Amino acid sequence: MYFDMEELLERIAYCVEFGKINLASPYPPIVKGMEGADELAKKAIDSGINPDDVLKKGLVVGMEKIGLKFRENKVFVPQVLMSAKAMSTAMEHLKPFFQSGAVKRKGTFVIGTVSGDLHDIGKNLVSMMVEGSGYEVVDLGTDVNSQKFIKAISQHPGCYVGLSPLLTTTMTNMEQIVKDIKAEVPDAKILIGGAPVSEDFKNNIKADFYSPDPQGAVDFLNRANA
Ligand code: B1M
Repeated sequence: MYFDMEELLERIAYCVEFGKINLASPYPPIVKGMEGADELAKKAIDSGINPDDVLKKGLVVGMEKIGLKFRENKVFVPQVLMSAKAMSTAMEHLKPFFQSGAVKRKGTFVIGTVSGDLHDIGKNLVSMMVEGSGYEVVDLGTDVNSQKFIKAISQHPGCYVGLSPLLTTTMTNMEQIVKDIKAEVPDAKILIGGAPVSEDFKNNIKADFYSPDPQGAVDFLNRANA
């Protein structure tokens, strides 16, 4: 039982950080048998806490913590997936408020793995972290060519764009996609990441930002949005 709003929001952040999805989740053992992100987010909304606070002071705080731990190699992919699951489960309670416009997303992020490339695990982690940080994510999937990116950008004016490759052979496709997007939408802000790319490569292909990890993508979006 939580009486205090701050305590409830802190508890929600904790559940997201540690992947405590709901009452039935056995992990982490210290909170086994206790309510998780699902029940606590519902409780917060039912008790009249502003949904925007539930998002920004609860869920986003937890995602940010796990993102930083992942960057520092203190946790691994499965833990990030558990956190993302806790986050998305709790987000279900916020959906009506997004739909009514009572809670606004920080912006839209269009992401895809570039053409020729079917790897999507890293791209999915970036999507989850960005979504968990309060953005709407339009995930175009894998093997995405310039035309698909450009179409999505025109459907979401002002969106940020993320490109991910895992193969050295698809880095050249990334270069072409950046060129094509910039030719059609010169002010598009393009973020690149993924194992084979680097800051130097970003400069060579004239993308706007490079991040080696999901948290860097979130930091870029938050800075660009400030
Ligand atoms: Co592939 N594969 N694979 N593969 N595969 C690699 C990448 C490889 C390094 C393996 C190797 O040879 N040692 C090698 C690439 C070599 C190279 O290009 N130099 C390789 C190859 C060659 C291939 C095939 C060509 C194999 C073949 O068929 N002969 C083939 C290509 C298919 C294609 O895409 N057209 C292929 C296929 C596959 C599977 C389908 C079997 C599977 C993919 C399943 C899937 O994604 N759904 C697969 C896998 C799993 C791998 C390895 C083992 C793991 C990749 C992964 O998911 N890592 C990989 C070897 C390895 O890395 N040990 C390998 C975990 C993931 C969390 O990390 O994707 O780097 P990563 O994402 C990180 C960061 O890079 C960053 O954040 C993430 C989290 O930290 N990040 C971003 C990623 N995108 C970002 C975007 C951002 C910001 C940060 O902003 C927009």
